[in-house]
Amino acid sequence: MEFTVEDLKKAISSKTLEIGKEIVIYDEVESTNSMANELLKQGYPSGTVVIADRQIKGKGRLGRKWISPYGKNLYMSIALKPTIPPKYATLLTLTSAVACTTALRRYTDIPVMIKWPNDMLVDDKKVGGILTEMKIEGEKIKSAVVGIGINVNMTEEDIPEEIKEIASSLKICKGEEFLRVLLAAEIIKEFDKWYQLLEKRQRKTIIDRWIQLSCTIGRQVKIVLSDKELIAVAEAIDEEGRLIVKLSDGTYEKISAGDVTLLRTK
Ligand code: BT5
Repeated sequence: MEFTVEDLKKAISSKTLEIGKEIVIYDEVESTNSMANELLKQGYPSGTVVIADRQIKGKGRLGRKWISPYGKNLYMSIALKPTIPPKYATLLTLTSAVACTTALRRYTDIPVMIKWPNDMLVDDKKVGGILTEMKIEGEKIKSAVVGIGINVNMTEEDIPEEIKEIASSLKICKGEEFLRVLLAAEIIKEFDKWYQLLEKRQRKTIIDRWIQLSCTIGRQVKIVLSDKELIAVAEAIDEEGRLIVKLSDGTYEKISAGDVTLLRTK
């Protein structure tokens, strides 16, 4: 890795309340999410950040893979012990998307948008994704890991055929390289701020900001659920972070997990 924990701490510069108190950087891991879980088990504190230069088994949602070539992108996971009730689990992903998108916009000036629930898009192409994994015990979230994958300096040639149609990178969008250490520092600072708001139950502030950054609300979407597909208009987000959609017969559905494809521009 071209930067050390010390470099990253210097780039963060300000004091964070919880995120980044411990930072661990690896050259290669199977998945930073799995590693963050392992570190939590070993007693590392909530807020521990894990970064790797390469993932050999990078994970997407629902058993999908996250393509993670060496040295180009950011693969980062944040280990957490949230105190929010499990019913707000989806909100942790939305909070993370707000933090990452705000940080990306500040550092790169690229108008990154969020697609519900976990995609970061530029011109409808994916430059980043978030995978939240949780352990729930009874009425409590025992632990959570938020995994953040950002395509930073991948070129068109680096993008494998299977995702060429749907993926992009910050470098492709802007025509310049970005420093992963500075991007990671921005994300850690923003994450610290937005995560504290979630912990303080400031859900409306988070959802309002999410809506401002989203390209989902107001658009016609296709939603693929485990048992069916829906075509609908994305209308709003409820206070648990679910997507409220209006079907063609005028009825509404609340979606808490699924894949959304944007069909028509606003
Ligand atoms: C996601 O899943 O978007 C969550 C991605 C989270 C990755 C981070 S990296 C650090 C941490 N450690 C991990 O092991 N994971 C997290 P999902 O919405 O299911 O999207 C996965 C789909 O995106 C794949 O099926 C591909 O179609 C596409 N894809 C895979 N790699 C990609 C990439 N590098 N850029 C853009 N799209 C990609």
